[in-house]
Amino acid sequence: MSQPPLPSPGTQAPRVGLIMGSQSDWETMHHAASVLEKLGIAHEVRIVSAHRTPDRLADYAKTAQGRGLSVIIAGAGGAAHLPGMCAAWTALPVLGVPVESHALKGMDSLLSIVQMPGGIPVGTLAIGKAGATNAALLAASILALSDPALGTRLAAWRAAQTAAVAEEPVR
Ligand code: RP5
Repeated sequence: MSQPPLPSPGTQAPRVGLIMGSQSDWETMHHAASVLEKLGIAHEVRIVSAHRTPDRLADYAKTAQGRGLSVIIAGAGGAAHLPGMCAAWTALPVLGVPVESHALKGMDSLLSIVQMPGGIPVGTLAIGKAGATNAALLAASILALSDPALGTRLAAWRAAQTAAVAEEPVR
């Protein structure tokens, strides 16, 4: 099956903001960027730390919607307050990715992100690579609600994934 064409790179304003608390999070979060690229979703990538650069976070989140972003993916590890604090500053959907920490294998990140008190939601994904991948796919699903061409690309991506699953394991 031929793949639907991607929009020309560089011609679109970013629709997804991909932020992370540290350079060290890129090892995980590049999986989200990779999926966004494959689906032709314009995005921007920034290091924004809730505790090291709190003013950068407030500015980023407060201006996100006005700058044309529709979804924010926020990855952080440890006491991972970045997604929750980001959601506090914007009404855009915020998808949180718990980065696997060395000390607690990402359980600290997961619980910090998922246990938001009622009132300010963060959509929390799985720890690590799977979460980063799925955050991008979930962002794509959200955007596809008002973008039929993206919906077609997402359906093709899923069909290719299905077609790649062998009926029998290699033994
Ligand atoms: C968090 O602390 C970051 O999201 C990162 O996952 C973790 C460790 O950061 P570094 O010490 O590697 O910069 O803020």
